[in-house]
Amino acid sequence: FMQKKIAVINDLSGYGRCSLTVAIPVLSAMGHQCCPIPTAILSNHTEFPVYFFDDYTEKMTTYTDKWKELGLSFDAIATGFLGSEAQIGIVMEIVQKLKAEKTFVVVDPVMGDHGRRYATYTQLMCEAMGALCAQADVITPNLTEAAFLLDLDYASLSGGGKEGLELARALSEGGRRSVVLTGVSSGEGMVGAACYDRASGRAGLVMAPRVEGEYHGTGDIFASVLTGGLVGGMELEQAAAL
Ligand code: PXL
Repeated sequence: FMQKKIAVINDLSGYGRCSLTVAIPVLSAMGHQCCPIPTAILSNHTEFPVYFFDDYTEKMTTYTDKWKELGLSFDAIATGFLGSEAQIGIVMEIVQKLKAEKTFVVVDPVMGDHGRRYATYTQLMCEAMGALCAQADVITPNLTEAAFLLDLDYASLSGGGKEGLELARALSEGGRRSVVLTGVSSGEGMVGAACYDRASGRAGLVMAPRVEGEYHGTGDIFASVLTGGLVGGMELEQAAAL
Protein backbone atom coordinates (compact mmCIF):
# COMPACT_ATOMS: atom_id res chain seq x y z
CA PHE A 1 0.00 0.00 0.00
CA MET A 2 1.40 3.37 -1.05
CA GLN A 3 0.29 6.43 0.83
CA LYS A 4 -0.99 9.10 -1.55
CA LYS A 5 1.14 12.25 -1.78
CA ILE A 6 -0.30 15.71 -2.20
CA ALA A 7 1.85 18.80 -2.87
CA VAL A 8 0.13 21.72 -1.15
CA ILE A 9 0.99 25.25 -2.28
CA ASN A 10 -0.27 27.48 0.51
CA ASP A 11 0.86 29.87 3.24
CA LEU A 12 1.99 29.10 6.77
CA SER A 13 0.09 31.31 9.21
CA GLY A 14 1.29 30.88 12.78
CA TYR A 15 -1.98 31.83 14.45
CA GLY A 16 -5.59 31.53 13.28
CA ARG A 17 -6.01 28.05 11.89
CA CYS A 18 -6.05 28.16 8.08
CA SER A 19 -4.05 27.20 4.98
CA LEU A 20 -1.13 24.84 5.79
CA THR A 21 -1.92 24.53 9.49
CA VAL A 22 -5.21 22.87 8.51
CA ALA A 23 -4.10 21.16 5.26
CA ILE A 24 -1.33 19.21 6.99
CA PRO A 25 -3.43 17.72 9.83
CA VAL A 26 -6.55 17.13 7.70
CA LEU A 27 -4.73 15.32 4.88
CA SER A 28 -2.64 13.37 7.41
CA ALA A 29 -5.74 12.30 9.36
CA MET A 30 -7.22 11.08 6.06
CA GLY A 31 -4.18 8.86 5.61
CA HIS A 32 -2.34 10.90 3.01
CA GLN A 33 1.05 12.59 2.98
CA CYS A 34 0.91 16.39 2.73
CA CYS A 35 4.03 17.93 1.15
CA PRO A 36 3.98 21.71 1.67
CA ILE A 37 5.31 24.35 -0.71
CA PRO A 38 5.06 27.59 1.30
CA THR A 39 3.85 30.72 -0.51
CA ALA A 40 4.36 33.08 2.44
CA ILE A 41 4.95 33.00 6.16
CA LEU A 42 2.64 35.07 8.33
CA SER A 43 2.40 35.63 12.07
CA ASN A 44 -1.40 35.21 11.72
CA HIS A 45 -3.91 35.43 8.87
CA THR A 46 -4.75 38.74 7.24
CA GLU A 47 -8.25 39.14 8.69
CA PHE A 48 -6.64 40.22 11.96
CA PRO A 49 -5.98 44.00 12.27
CA VAL A 50 -2.19 43.52 12.06
CA TYR A 51 0.04 40.76 10.73
CA PHE A 52 3.66 40.02 9.78
CA PHE A 53 3.90 38.85 6.15
CA ASP A 54 7.02 37.35 4.55
CA ASP A 55 6.55 36.59 0.85
CA TYR A 56 8.20 33.38 -0.37
CA THR A 57 7.82 33.97 -4.14
CA GLU A 58 11.55 34.08 -4.94
CA LYS A 59 12.32 30.78 -3.21
CA MET A 60 9.55 28.65 -4.64
CA THR A 61 11.17 27.79 -7.97
CA THR A 62 14.50 26.56 -6.56
CA TYR A 63 12.63 24.75 -3.75
CA THR A 64 10.57 22.75 -6.25
CA ASP A 65 13.53 22.29 -8.65
CA LYS A 66 15.01 19.99 -5.98
CA TRP A 67 11.82 17.91 -5.98
CA LYS A 68 12.10 17.64 -9.76
CA GLU A 69 15.78 16.60 -9.46
CA LEU A 70 14.75 13.94 -6.95
CA GLY A 71 12.11 12.68 -9.36
CA LEU A 72 9.31 13.07 -6.81
CA SER A 73 5.79 12.62 -8.10
CA PHE A 74 2.45 13.51 -6.61
CA ASP A 75 -1.08 12.13 -6.80
CA ALA A 76 -2.43 15.65 -6.50
CA ILE A 77 -1.32 19.25 -6.35
CA ALA A 78 -3.49 21.66 -4.37
CA THR A 79 -3.08 25.44 -4.35
CA GLY A 80 -4.53 28.01 -1.95
CA PHE A 81 -3.57 31.45 -0.61
CA LEU A 82 -0.96 33.13 -2.84
CA GLY A 83 1.41 35.87 -1.75
CA SER A 84 1.99 38.12 -4.76
CA GLU A 85 1.01 38.73 -8.35
CA ALA A 86 4.33 37.37 -9.68
CA GLN A 87 3.75 34.26 -7.59
CA ILE A 88 0.69 33.25 -9.57
CA GLY A 89 2.76 32.78 -12.77
CA ILE A 90 5.42 30.94 -10.74
CA VAL A 91 2.78 28.63 -9.26
CA MET A 92 1.52 27.89 -12.79
CA GLU A 93 5.07 26.89 -13.81
CA ILE A 94 5.47 24.74 -10.69
CA VAL A 95 2.20 22.94 -11.41
CA GLN A 96 3.37 22.17 -14.97
CA LYS A 97 6.80 21.07 -13.72
CA LEU A 98 5.52 18.70 -11.01
CA LYS A 99 2.45 17.37 -12.77
CA ALA A 100 2.58 13.77 -13.96
CA GLU A 101 -0.09 12.13 -16.08
CA LYS A 102 -2.02 10.77 -13.05
CA THR A 103 -1.69 13.98 -11.01
CA PHE A 104 -4.87 15.96 -10.54
CA VAL A 105 -4.83 19.64 -9.72
CA VAL A 106 -7.14 21.34 -7.23
CA VAL A 107 -7.09 25.14 -7.27
CA ASP A 108 -8.79 26.96 -4.42
CA PRO A 109 -8.86 30.46 -5.94
CA VAL A 110 -8.48 32.18 -2.55
CA MET A 111 -9.11 35.91 -3.10
CA GLY A 112 -11.73 37.13 -0.68
CA ASP A 113 -15.02 36.67 1.14
CA HIS A 114 -18.28 38.57 1.72
CA GLY A 115 -17.80 40.47 -1.57
CA ARG A 116 -14.38 41.88 -0.55
CA ARG A 117 -10.80 41.02 -1.50
CA TYR A 118 -8.48 39.87 1.29
CA ALA A 119 -6.03 42.59 2.44
CA THR A 120 -2.99 41.39 0.44
CA TYR A 121 -4.91 40.66 -2.79
CA THR A 122 -4.88 43.20 -5.63
CA GLN A 123 -7.15 43.51 -8.65
CA LEU A 124 -4.31 42.19 -10.88
CA MET A 125 -3.85 39.14 -8.64
CA CYS A 126 -7.53 38.37 -8.97
CA GLU A 127 -7.28 38.56 -12.76
CA ALA A 128 -4.22 36.27 -12.79
CA MET A 129 -6.09 33.75 -10.61
CA GLY A 130 -8.34 33.05 -13.60
CA ALA A 131 -5.31 31.82 -15.58
CA LEU A 132 -4.27 29.51 -12.73
CA CYS A 133 -7.82 28.12 -12.58
CA ALA A 134 -7.51 27.20 -16.27
CA GLN A 135 -4.85 24.60 -15.24
CA ALA A 136 -7.11 22.97 -12.64
CA ASP A 137 -9.06 19.74 -12.72
CA VAL A 138 -11.21 21.02 -9.84
CA ILE A 139 -11.73 24.56 -8.51
CA THR A 140 -13.32 25.45 -5.17
CA PRO A 141 -14.34 29.13 -5.16
CA ASN A 142 -16.70 30.68 -2.65
CA LEU A 143 -19.44 33.03 -3.93
CA THR A 144 -17.18 36.10 -3.74
CA GLU A 145 -14.46 34.37 -5.74
CA ALA A 146 -17.02 33.09 -8.24
CA ALA A 147 -18.15 36.70 -8.80
CA PHE A 148 -14.53 37.80 -9.35
CA LEU A 149 -13.83 34.92 -11.78
CA LEU A 150 -17.00 35.48 -13.81
CA ASP A 151 -16.77 39.29 -13.59
CA LEU A 152 -20.18 39.55 -11.92
CA ASP A 153 -21.35 42.02 -9.29
CA TYR A 154 -21.35 40.15 -5.96
CA ALA A 155 -24.21 42.31 -4.68
CA SER A 156 -26.42 41.08 -7.53
CA LEU A 157 -26.10 37.42 -6.45
CA SER A 158 -28.82 35.77 -4.37
CA GLY A 159 -26.61 32.94 -3.10
CA GLY A 160 -29.46 30.49 -3.72
CA GLY A 161 -29.29 26.90 -4.90
CA LYS A 162 -30.61 27.34 -8.44
CA GLU A 163 -28.22 30.23 -9.04
CA GLY A 164 -25.38 28.22 -7.47
CA LEU A 165 -25.91 25.38 -9.96
CA GLU A 166 -25.85 27.86 -12.85
CA LEU A 167 -22.68 29.53 -11.54
CA ALA A 168 -20.98 26.14 -11.05
CA ARG A 169 -21.79 25.22 -14.65
CA ALA A 170 -20.53 28.61 -15.91
CA LEU A 171 -17.29 28.22 -13.92
CA SER A 172 -16.62 24.83 -15.53
CA GLU A 173 -15.67 26.61 -18.77
CA GLY A 174 -17.74 24.37 -20.97
CA GLY A 175 -17.19 21.27 -18.85
CA ARG A 176 -13.40 21.42 -18.97
CA ARG A 177 -13.08 21.31 -15.19
CA SER A 178 -15.10 20.31 -12.16
CA VAL A 179 -16.35 22.99 -9.80
CA VAL A 180 -17.31 23.00 -6.13
CA LEU A 181 -18.86 26.38 -5.35
CA THR A 182 -19.15 26.97 -1.60
CA GLY A 183 -21.36 29.25 0.48
CA VAL A 184 -24.57 28.41 -1.37
CA SER A 185 -27.80 28.58 0.67
CA SER A 186 -30.77 26.39 -0.08
CA GLY A 187 -33.71 25.61 2.13
CA GLU A 188 -34.30 26.88 5.67
CA GLY A 189 -31.00 27.19 7.58
CA MET A 190 -29.06 25.09 5.09
CA VAL A 191 -25.71 25.92 3.54
CA GLY A 192 -23.39 24.01 1.26
CA ALA A 193 -21.86 23.62 -2.16
CA ALA A 194 -23.01 23.53 -5.75
CA CYS A 195 -20.99 20.88 -7.56
CA TYR A 196 -20.46 20.51 -11.29
CA ASP A 197 -18.80 17.19 -12.08
CA ARG A 198 -17.09 17.16 -15.47
CA ALA A 199 -16.94 13.34 -15.38
CA SER A 200 -20.74 13.05 -15.51
CA GLY A 201 -21.63 16.54 -16.81
CA ARG A 202 -24.07 16.75 -13.88
CA ALA A 203 -24.57 19.59 -11.41
CA GLY A 204 -25.96 18.99 -7.91
CA LEU A 205 -26.23 20.54 -4.46
CA VAL A 206 -24.64 19.15 -1.30
CA MET A 207 -26.17 20.82 1.75
CA ALA A 208 -25.79 20.73 5.53
CA PRO A 209 -27.35 22.67 8.44
CA ARG A 210 -25.76 26.11 8.81
CA VAL A 211 -23.82 26.67 12.05
CA GLU A 212 -24.18 30.29 13.20
CA GLY A 213 -21.05 32.42 13.54
CA GLU A 214 -17.97 33.15 11.48
CA TYR A 215 -15.26 30.52 11.45
CA HIS A 216 -12.17 31.64 9.63
CA GLY A 217 -10.32 28.93 7.69
CA THR A 218 -13.39 26.82 6.97
CA GLY A 219 -12.77 27.21 3.22
CA ASP A 220 -9.29 25.78 3.71
CA ILE A 221 -10.61 22.87 5.78
CA PHE A 222 -13.27 22.23 3.14
CA ALA A 223 -10.74 22.25 0.27
CA SER A 224 -8.42 19.93 2.23
CA VAL A 225 -11.16 17.38 2.98
CA LEU A 226 -12.38 17.56 -0.62
CA THR A 227 -8.86 16.97 -1.96
CA GLY A 228 -8.25 14.14 0.49
CA GLY A 229 -11.53 12.51 -0.52
CA LEU A 230 -10.80 12.80 -4.24
CA VAL A 231 -7.30 11.41 -3.81
CA GLY A 232 -8.88 8.54 -1.89
CA GLY A 233 -11.08 7.73 -4.90
CA MET A 234 -14.38 9.41 -3.97
CA GLU A 235 -16.74 10.98 -6.50
CA LEU A 236 -16.93 14.79 -6.46
CA GLU A 237 -20.27 15.11 -4.62
CA GLN A 238 -19.32 12.39 -2.16
CA ALA A 239 -16.08 14.22 -1.31
CA ALA A 240 -17.94 17.55 -1.03
CA ALA A 241 -20.49 15.93 1.31
CA LEU A 242 -17.68 14.59 3.50
O1 PXL B 1 -8.45 31.20 4.68
C1 PXL B 1 -7.91 31.93 3.63
C2 PXL B 1 -6.63 32.59 4.06
C3 PXL B 1 -5.45 31.88 4.01
N1 PXL B 1 -4.29 32.43 4.37
C4 PXL B 1 -4.22 33.70 4.81
C5 PXL B 1 -5.37 34.46 4.90
C6 PXL B 1 -6.60 33.91 4.51
C7 PXL B 1 -7.80 34.74 4.57
O2 PXL B 1 -7.82 35.82 5.07
O3 PXL B 1 -5.28 35.73 5.36
C8 PXL B 1 -2.90 34.27 5.21
